[in-house]
Amino acid sequence: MKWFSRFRRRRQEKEKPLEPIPPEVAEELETAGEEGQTETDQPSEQSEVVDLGETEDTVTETPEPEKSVDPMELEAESEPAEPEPEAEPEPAAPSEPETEPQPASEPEPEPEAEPEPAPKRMGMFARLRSGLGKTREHLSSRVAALVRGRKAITEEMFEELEEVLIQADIGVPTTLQIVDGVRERFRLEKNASPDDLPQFVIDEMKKVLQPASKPFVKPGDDGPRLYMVVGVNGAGKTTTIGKLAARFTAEGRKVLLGAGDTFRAAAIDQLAVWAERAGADMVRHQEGSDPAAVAYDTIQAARSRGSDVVIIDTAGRLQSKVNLMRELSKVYRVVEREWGGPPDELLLVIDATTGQNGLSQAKLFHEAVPLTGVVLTKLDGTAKGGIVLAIAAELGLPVKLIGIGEGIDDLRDFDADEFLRAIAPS
Ligand SMILES: Nc1nc2c(ncn2[C@@H]2O[C@H](COP(=O)(O)OP(=O)(O)OP(=O)(O)O)[C@@H](O)[C@H]2O)c(=O)[nH]1
Ligand SMILES: [Mg+2]
Repeated sequence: MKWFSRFRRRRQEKEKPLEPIPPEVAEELETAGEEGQTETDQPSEQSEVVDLGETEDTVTETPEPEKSVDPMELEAESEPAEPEPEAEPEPAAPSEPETEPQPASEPEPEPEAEPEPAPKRMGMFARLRSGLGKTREHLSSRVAALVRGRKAITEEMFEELEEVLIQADIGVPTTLQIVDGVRERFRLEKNASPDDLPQFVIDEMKKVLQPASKPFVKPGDDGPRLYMVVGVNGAGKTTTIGKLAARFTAEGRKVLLGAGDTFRAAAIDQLAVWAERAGADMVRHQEGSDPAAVAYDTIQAARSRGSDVVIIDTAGRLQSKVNLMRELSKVYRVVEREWGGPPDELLLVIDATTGQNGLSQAKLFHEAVPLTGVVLTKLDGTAKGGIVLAIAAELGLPVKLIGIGEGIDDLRDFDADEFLRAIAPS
């Protein structure tokens, strides 16, 4: 990482103010996202590095009134960009880095659900099993049920199995792959009985998941990490970032969040609530500003503050909106250049309840930016956890993290064996 040695040195020093954006970067920020985009570039002097202690004027924007119109749609329809009003220049950088965190000022967005106290007592695996209860009930229990009382292996059994797997959102190609594998096992193991079916299914699922298994890159002591989070509206990006931030600060890491969803003031505030809850810092610009400029300033602030972990939020966007995907590519390019390499993780957040549409999301996002993996959220709310297998088999993209609830602890590293044990019938 080209700035890493500088970063180390600066870590010893006291806080330094943000450097102004160099002219060549400013030029890129202005030009990279051409073609009808409506960004209002935000010079870095207007950025605010929120230390959760100096935020009197940081969360004071009035949250946008609830609109039924998708702000992304509006952007795509390309209203001419409104030039930023002659903004009173605000201080570019914090002066006191080590101030006590204070609650973000009014008005607060609707906070996320409080972490549930019960799961902690329940134990990690039991909580995972409970979170995946619906998938277990509809997938594994039905596989077990279809062999109950069955004396012989029949074609009808395989057809029923296909139906169960497809209904669990495993997708047709992956279902056929699994059922073919199971058929082959019965062909090779002459003494096998219908009772062996559930185990054979699990074995085949393992074969699907294992090639796509790649662990989440965790923060380490060999340098700072940068994570960038993308996805469609409402997938769970900001919540996932909040959960990650909480995990990392609990490990003693210095975490800086970049509020790159500038479409709605409420989105910025939502991240601020998570930052506060996690004890992380946050860089934010005003609503409507250029997300690439936010990313730029976040990385600058991480350098000057010696952050261990940087996590950049982005606005939800439909994968089919070309301008918005182009904007995302632009944010990515700025991140890659300023960070001195690609993000350690570029995560696509997919809502598991959206089913097979998640696959087309992944394909188009992957064309826009080089994803490193998927975060599959809301697995607690669906019987269709089989989407994990479809993503692994059809996209070859590793599932890195799974969300099993709205609480701060409800984000897990994905482990194929653990996942399969958790959905196995009791
Ligand atoms: N049950 C459950 N709910 C979740 C999970 N992850 C996120 N959510 C909920 O999903 C909703 C949307 O989450 P956000 O984090 O705001 O989603 P987002 O992708 O940032 O949305 P936009 O910024 O609007 O694009 C919130 O109500 C979250 O609490 C999960 O794993 N399980
Ligand atoms: Mg969000």
